[in-house]
Amino acid sequence: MAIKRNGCEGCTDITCVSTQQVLSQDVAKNVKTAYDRVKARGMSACLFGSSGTCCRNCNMGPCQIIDGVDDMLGICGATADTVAARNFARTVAAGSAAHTDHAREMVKGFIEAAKGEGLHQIKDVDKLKKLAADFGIVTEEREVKDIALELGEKALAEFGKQDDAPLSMLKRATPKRQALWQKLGIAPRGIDREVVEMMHRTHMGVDQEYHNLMLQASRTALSDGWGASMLSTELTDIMFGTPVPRRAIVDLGVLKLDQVNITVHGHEPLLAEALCIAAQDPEMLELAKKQGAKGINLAGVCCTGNEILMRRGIPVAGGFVQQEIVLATGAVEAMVVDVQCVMQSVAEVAKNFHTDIITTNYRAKMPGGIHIQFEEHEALNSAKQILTHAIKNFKKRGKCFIPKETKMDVVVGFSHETINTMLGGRFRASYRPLNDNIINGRIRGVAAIVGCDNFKLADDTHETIVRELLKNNILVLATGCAATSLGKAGLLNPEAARFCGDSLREVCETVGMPPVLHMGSCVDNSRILIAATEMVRQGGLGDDISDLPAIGTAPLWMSEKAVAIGQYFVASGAQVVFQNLPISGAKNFNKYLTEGLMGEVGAHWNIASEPLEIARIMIEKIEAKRDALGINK
Ligand code: CUV
Ligand code: SF4
Repeated sequence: MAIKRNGCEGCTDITCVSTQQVLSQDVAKNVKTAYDRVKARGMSACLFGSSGTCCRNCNMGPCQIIDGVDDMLGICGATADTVAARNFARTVAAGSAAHTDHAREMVKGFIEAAKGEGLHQIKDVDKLKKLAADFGIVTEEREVKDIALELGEKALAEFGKQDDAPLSMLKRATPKRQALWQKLGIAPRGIDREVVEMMHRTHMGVDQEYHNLMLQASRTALSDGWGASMLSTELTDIMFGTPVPRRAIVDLGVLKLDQVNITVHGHEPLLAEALCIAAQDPEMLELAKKQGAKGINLAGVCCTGNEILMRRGIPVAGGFVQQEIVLATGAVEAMVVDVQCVMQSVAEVAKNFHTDIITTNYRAKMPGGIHIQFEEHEALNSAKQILTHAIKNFKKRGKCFIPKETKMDVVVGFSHETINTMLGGRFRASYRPLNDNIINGRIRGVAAIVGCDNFKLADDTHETIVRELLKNNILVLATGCAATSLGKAGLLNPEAARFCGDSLREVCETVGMPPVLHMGSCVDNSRILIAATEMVRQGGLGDDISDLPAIGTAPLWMSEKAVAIGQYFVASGAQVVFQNLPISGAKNFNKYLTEGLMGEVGAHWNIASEPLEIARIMIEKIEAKRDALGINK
């Protein structure tokens, strides 16, 4: 049920119980949040911007284009289709760039670990060897650290590669998909290069043909999915351990009254891992005691939260839309942030309390924030410095409110390796049992629900969609803030099997797994690519991802990264359903994205705004694939 918050007549309806509770307390009465700003805006969004036909790519403009009206072309003659395609492509480039820069940091951290410098080690040697093999590295009779060092250097070289050979990890795709990418000329070559070429081709007066622009948009997105993101996930697993199922808790109730609460918000797990290690340091615990706290309570926000949740079982306090609410409790000593999805308003919210916003990455500073640079080569020291600062704030904590009842048990940690062994057993690890259950119809298909949350639609949108999918016996994979919100809704634990249709419930109960599998952060969507490819390889479900009864959605997408992810799913053959893409003002381009791409890559974008409509499309598409496979009896 939606409520209005205290003293704020016009606020957006909020359905999230913990958010409601915090915002209706006295402690939060002066806090302004995005919910307030959405309401206060008072004007609707610019029509040209929303429909994709505003161009600012040169100083003859800005030009606002109206499709089909001769006098409303760009000054340069650019049509609505060209402008919308360029804008869309730039969104993909920006999203890919974010994952790429994140991945680069992980590779550099990995190289330090390989050299035995810094805080981290090589934890998953099996996985190291598998990845090394993809890079053509000899692994027999070699020291782990030599393999790791060579892998790290070769991985780093993928970013700046200038020859035209495809990225090393594309080999992991099905043979059919690799051949298709070659035929279309969209197999990515260098990770950085694809973003640069995309920016070049969308510069004024370069590529003015939307099909051709989209080829490069696909190549850019693929360099993210099968390049940057996959590298990041794999190397992070090798360093910090491949996730295995574990119990944890999510939601604002994970904050603790008698401990120093430090929230970690952002994306790169190097920082978060270092903080986790430093928070166990006796020196830090001693300092916390001296300040009168019983301990140090780390909690995650957004994707960094998902990273440490998956690998360490550290609780997650909230997703993207709750970042301000976490602070509005007044119970947080510091919010430590690095890059991506950090709203500038957190510094303003923090001003109401003793809370400090600590920025840690030179790329991302904020007025009102305190900057303590996190140095990977002295990670422990940096982490301790950050913690010390936070701990010293504990004494300054004033009135606060932690909604006690709102925390939810979850089971997380479903890497694609875990799914393998969970279904096939440790000695017969395989996706075959999953395929068999799909073929016999007990599981109708697989849906990935990924990406952000957003103030535009109700914050129970993910839940509404997923409940509908489960009722229809569709297994759900989740990442990112979508996964967090499903966790809060109680759908990430095995008991949630009761919400499934009979046959899916039976499968979940037999295996003891939740019907929604938390696969990690946004970069971990690359795990879904691998899992889908593995399903194809096991046989019985066609010979490419585009044959699988599988579909993805990012219903509450907010970040440009989500569009990059959507595009690499589509270019890999998986359909996606998004809510309101900014392409409606360009007729042909719109039709191409939502229909035409099918003829080229075997998948296309779908757009729907209502949660149940999104679910309906997903179910229909899955059933259509089953029909095509001839497994619908
Ligand atoms: Ni990277 S991109 S709001 S944290 S999922 Fe969350 Fe995920 Fe979107 Fe950001
Ligand atoms: Fe206008 Fe063309 Fe310049 Fe864009 S590139 S702002 S459409 S003149």
